[in-house]
Amino acid sequence: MERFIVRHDWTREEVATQYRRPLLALVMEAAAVHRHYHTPGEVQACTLLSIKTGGCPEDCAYCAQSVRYQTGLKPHRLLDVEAVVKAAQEAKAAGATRFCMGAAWREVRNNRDFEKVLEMVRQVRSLGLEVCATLGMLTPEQAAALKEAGLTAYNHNLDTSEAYYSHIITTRTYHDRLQTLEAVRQAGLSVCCGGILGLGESEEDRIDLLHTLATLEPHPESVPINALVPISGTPLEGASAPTVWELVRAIATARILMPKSMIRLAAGREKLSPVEQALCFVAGANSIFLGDKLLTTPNAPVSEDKTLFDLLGIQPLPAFADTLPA
Ligand code: SAM
Ligand code: DTB
Ligand code: SF4
Repeated sequence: MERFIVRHDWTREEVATQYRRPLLALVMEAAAVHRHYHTPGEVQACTLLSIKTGGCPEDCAYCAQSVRYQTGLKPHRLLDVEAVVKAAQEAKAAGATRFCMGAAWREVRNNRDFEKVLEMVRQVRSLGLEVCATLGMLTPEQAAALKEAGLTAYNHNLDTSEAYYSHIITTRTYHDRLQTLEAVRQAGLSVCCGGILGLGESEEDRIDLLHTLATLEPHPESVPINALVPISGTPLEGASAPTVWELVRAIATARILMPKSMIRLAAGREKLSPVEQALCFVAGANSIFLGDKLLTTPNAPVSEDKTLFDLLGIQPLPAFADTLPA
C-alpha cells in the first residue's frame, strides 16, 4: 500500500503535516505502519555503560559530563576491558541483546585508549551481543577500524534542529555531526541517530530534526528519542520536561517517516508510568534501554521492566534482527 513505502524524499511540509495531525489519528497511523514492518510486541533491549565518564571538553548544555559545568559527577578514566566484559555479561543475563558503550570524548584519538576500545568491541561481540559505541567524532579510518573489530552500530545524535543547534552546543557544528554520520555509514556500520526533546526547542525545531533524519538515505537503523534528563549545574537544569503527548507525537511521526527503523524510547522513560510507556509502544517505539542506569543517571529499574514486559506481553527482539539498512 502507498502509505507503507519507505521514502527518503519527505518534504519539510509533509513532515510538518504528519507531525501536526490530531494525536489519535497520528498514533493509529503509526501503529498501522508499525504492524506492517515489525512484529507487534517485539522490543529491543539495549544496555548502556559509560566506559569513560566526565571531563568532556564539549559544552553540550544538557550534559552531566561536560567539564564546563559543576554537576557533582565523579569522573573516571577509561575502564579496563575486563570490567566492561563483565558488565556486558551481566547485561546479556538480564535480557539485553545490544550493549552500548559511551565515552565522554569530543572525538576519538588514535592512541592506546582507542586500541582498548577496539578490544572491548571484540570481546563484547564474542559474547553474541550486538555492540554499539558512542565516542564522539570519528574519522573514516576509525570507523573502519571499529567495523573491523566487530562493532554493530555507532550512536551519534543530531539532538535538535540545525537552526537551534548553536543554542545547545557551541564547540562543534551540525556539519561536524553529519560528517561523522557519513563516515559511520561508509564503514558499513549501522547508524543510531536521534535527538532530545525538552531543550527549549520549538515545534518547528522538532519538525526540522525529524525532516533531517527522515531524508538521510538510508534512514538511521536506530532512532533514539530522548526526553531531557535535567542535570543540576547545567544551563538546562530548569528546563521543563516534554509532556508524554509531545513524546508520543515525536515517536509516532518518526515511525511513519522511518517505517523500518528501530524507534527507541530512550532517556526519560524512568519518569513515565506503565500506561504512558504502553502508549509509546503503540505509537511505534520498539526499543528501550534496559538496566538500572543510563550513562550517569538512573534508568527504569530492571525489575519494573520485567513486570511491564509480562503485563504487555512484550517479547525481546533477538540480536542482529535490525541491522540491515532501512
Ligand atoms: N560524547 C559522545 C557524544 O556526545 O556524541 C557520546 C556520549 S553522549 C552522552 C550521547 C548522547 O546522550 C548525546 O548525544 C545526547 O543525545 C544524549 N544525552 C546526554 N545527556 C543527556 C541528558 N541529560 N538527557 C537526555 N539525553 C542526553
Ligand atoms: C541516546 O540517544 N541516549 C543515551 C545513548 N544514546 C548514549 C544516553 C542517554 C544519557 C542520559 C543522561 C545520562 O545518563 O547521563
Ligand atoms: Fe561530551 Fe557527549 Fe556530553 Fe557533549 S554529550 S558534553 S560530547 S559527553
